[in-house]
Amino acid sequence: MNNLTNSYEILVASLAEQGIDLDSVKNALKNQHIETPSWGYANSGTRFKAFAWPGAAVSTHQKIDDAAIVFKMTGIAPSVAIHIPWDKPEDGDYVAMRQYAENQGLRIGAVNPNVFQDESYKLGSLGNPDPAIRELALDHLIECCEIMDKVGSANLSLWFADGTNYAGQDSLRARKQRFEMGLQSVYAHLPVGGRMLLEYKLFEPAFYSTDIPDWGVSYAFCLKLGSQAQVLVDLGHHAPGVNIEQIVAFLLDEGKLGGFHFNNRKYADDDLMVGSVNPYELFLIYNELAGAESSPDEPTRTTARQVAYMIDQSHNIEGKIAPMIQSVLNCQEAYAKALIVPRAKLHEAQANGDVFIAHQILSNAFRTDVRPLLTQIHLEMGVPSDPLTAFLASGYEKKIAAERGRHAASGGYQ
Ligand code: RM4
Ligand code: MN
Ligand code: MN
Repeated sequence: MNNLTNSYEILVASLAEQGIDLDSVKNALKNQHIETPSWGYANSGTRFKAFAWPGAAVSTHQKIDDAAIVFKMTGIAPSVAIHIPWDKPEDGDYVAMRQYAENQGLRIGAVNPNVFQDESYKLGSLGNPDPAIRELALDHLIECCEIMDKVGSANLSLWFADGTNYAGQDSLRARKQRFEMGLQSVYAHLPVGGRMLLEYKLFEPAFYSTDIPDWGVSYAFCLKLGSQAQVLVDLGHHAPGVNIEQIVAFLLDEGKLGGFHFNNRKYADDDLMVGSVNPYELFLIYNELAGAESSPDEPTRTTARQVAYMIDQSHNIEGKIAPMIQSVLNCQEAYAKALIVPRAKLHEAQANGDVFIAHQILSNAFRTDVRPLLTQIHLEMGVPSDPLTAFLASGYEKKIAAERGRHAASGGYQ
């Protein structure tokens, strides 16, 4: 018996002792899906400077190739989100783009419209005081609903940079009404079975007011829109200290949690690797999700099973593909720890009002070293037992650096 088998068997024995059903934990881990973002493979940066990374993807085909490598290494990242127009094909052939992805073994995931980079959107998109600009934004959003059909995507993922910088700049109530009307028009164009995932963000780029600043506003809009509209939680879009797992619990219970944009932050919307700053928070979020998936409550259970798990990161100094693999693996580890929470025991301690024991049960799961289990899962899934090391040794980074070179990056003050 080698060391690895040894530590795996010790872990299995301890899980069995706690009454954890290993097969269902393994099944859940094998069925986990994390979508990666096309824009995470391209050059990006802060508003001060974007550093060009050797081999960073420029074309959508290259982004798809990179996402395919992440899938090949991890086995749990089968789709890639696209951002329009960043990923608009030169010939406009979205069906061919979908075909290209499928040839690499990938699906196209969420379609992300972009109504924040044109000159016209200086004062906002759907919230703009000028009806002609609102119309322009609406046209783009509706175009993205059509793109969903062409690429076979079920999710329209919306984020708006809309807001104001100064008190008195615009009517806050009028902006709310414009958003309500605009979102209704978009909702009417969703493809059959398609979902609208509505993101919120505390601040930035607007500094005085943001039109969809928090989950409550997003939730209120989604409630009015209907069952195909759900809230998207981006982990970087909250004030420091906000209890994100509580937001997740509330939205799950209301059937209104649509998806995640995973990343991590220290201060604001830092877009750092998932789990790099606060892995405990990531675990607590997954704990709510794993609890909801196995709960008899409806619509909680069905909602949890339909959550779109997506990464939204833009690396600027740490490379591209390896940090993406690390983020996917960190999601896997957090999920594994959440799956081994002995829920019956936890509920019992909660019902007895046993504060200390309840907390112990949860934090013990977090402190369990699940890496031997993950190695076993990788082997059973036919992916490298250590995906990150295998990727770094594969020569892929060297190959794309040589083939693609280093391309000037936009961004920063010029
Ligand atoms: C935003 C938000 C969106 C993403 C853009 C690029 O901060 O997180 O989801 O599409 O950045
Ligand atoms: Mn996001
Ligand atoms: Mn963001």
